[in-house]
Amino acid sequence: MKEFFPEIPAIRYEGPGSKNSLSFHHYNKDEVVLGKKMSEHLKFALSYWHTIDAEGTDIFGSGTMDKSFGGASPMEIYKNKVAAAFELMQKLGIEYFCFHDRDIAPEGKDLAESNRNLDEIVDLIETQMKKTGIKLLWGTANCFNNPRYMHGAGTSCNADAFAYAAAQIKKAIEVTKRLGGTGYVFWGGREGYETLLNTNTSLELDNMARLMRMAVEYGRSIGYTGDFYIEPKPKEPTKHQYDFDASTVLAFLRKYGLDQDFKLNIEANHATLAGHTFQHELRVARDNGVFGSIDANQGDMLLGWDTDQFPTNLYDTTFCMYEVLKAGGFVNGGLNFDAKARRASFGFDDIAYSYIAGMDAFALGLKKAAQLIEDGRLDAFVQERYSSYESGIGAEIVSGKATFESLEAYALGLGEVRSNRSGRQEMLEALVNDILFGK
Ligand code: XUL
Ligand code: CO
Repeated sequence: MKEFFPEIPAIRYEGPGSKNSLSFHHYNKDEVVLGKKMSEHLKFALSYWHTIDAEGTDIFGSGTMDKSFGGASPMEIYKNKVAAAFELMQKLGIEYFCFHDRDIAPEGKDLAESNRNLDEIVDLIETQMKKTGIKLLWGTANCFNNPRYMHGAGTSCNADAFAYAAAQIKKAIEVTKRLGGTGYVFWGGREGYETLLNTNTSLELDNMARLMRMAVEYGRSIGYTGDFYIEPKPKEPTKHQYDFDASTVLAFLRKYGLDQDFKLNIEANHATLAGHTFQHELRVARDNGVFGSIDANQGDMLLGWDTDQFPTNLYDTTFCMYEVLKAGGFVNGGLNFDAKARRASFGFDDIAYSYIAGMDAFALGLKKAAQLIEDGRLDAFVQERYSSYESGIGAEIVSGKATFESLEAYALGLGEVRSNRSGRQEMLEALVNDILFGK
C-alpha cells in the first residue's frame, strides 16, 4: 500500500525530557488523570478540511502545499485523500475525525452527481473506519463555498438556495448517521448579513430556525441519535454572523424552542473574534447546560480574522480543560483541531509537528486543570467569596423569600455596606502560575 506521509513515523510518547520533536512529550494516551484515560478526556479529532484539503492559499497567494496525493482526476484525488487521512490519523494516534460533505468528495455537475460522489467516497471511509477503529466525531454540510450561497443558505433571500441547502444537509445527516457520527454541526457559514439596507433579518432568522427544526426532525426520523450543535462565530465571512456568540445562540434557540435539541460547539478563535475569551464561551455553555463539543485552535490577538492556528497557549488549554472537567467531560463531543499549519510551514512533516504541538498543549492543559481542581484553592476561594448568600439576608435572597420591602428594611438598618472583601485577582493569578510553571 502506498505511503503518503513517509516523513512522518508513528508518533509515540517519549515524555517531557525528550528532545525528539516527532514524539509526544505530554500526551500519554493511557495515562490516567482524575480516574479517566487521557485519550478519553481529550477525544482528539482531525479536521479533514484543513489537514487533508487546505493547501495554504490566502487572499494574497496561491497554495504552498500539494494535497492531491498523486491523484489525477477529481475522484482519484479524493479517493487518495481517504487513504492519506487514515494513514495520518493512525500515525498520530488520533481516534476521531470531522468533515464537511464537500471536504471528502468533489461536487458533481448537479446534486444527484454530488450525492453519488459522496456515496462512493463514504464507502471507502466506512471500510477504513472498520479497519482502523477510527470514529467520526461529527459531520456537517458546506453551505457557504459555492456561489449559490452568496446570500446565505438557511438565511438566503432566495428560496431556491434554501431548498438546495436543505437537500445538502439532509444528505449530510444521512452520511453522518451511516458512519456512526455522534455529532452534526451547524456553522452558519454565510448566515448573516453585509448590510441591513437589503436584509429582512426577521424572516432570515425564522427561516434559519425552520431549517434547523427540519434537520432535527429528519435526523431523528432516520434514527440519528447523536447531538446537533451550533458553532457560534461573530463575523467572517459576513460582516455580522447571526450566531454571534454563545449567548446570542442561546437566545435564538430559546426563541424558536430549539434549546432542547441543540448544544454548542465552541471554537477558541471564534470566541476571541467576538471579544470574549475561550473560557468565557465555554463557561456560558456550561452554565446553561448546552456544552457539547470544541473546535480547538487559537487566533492571533493582533489580527481581526480567523487564523485557525494550532493551539499552543497553555493558559488557554488549561482553562479550557478546567471548564470541560467542570462540565463533566465530553459525552458525544471532543476536541476537533479546526486548525492548520501556517502557509509557510508547508512540509508534510509540519502537519505532524502541528498536531503534536496541539495535542501536547491539551495534554498539559488537562493535567494542569486537574491539578487546579485537586488543589482546591480556587474553588474554595470562589465558594467563600459568595458565602454571604449562605445565611441571613443572602439565604433569603437565594431562596426567594426576600422582597423589595424586606430588603429595604435590611438596607436601612445597615448604615453602609462595610462587609466587602478583596477579590484577590493577582493572588489567584499567581496561584495559577505556580501550578502551571512552579515545578
Ligand atoms: C469556520 C469554521 C468551520 C466549522 C465547520 O470558521 O470554524 O470550519 O467548524 O463548518
Ligand atoms: Co470551527
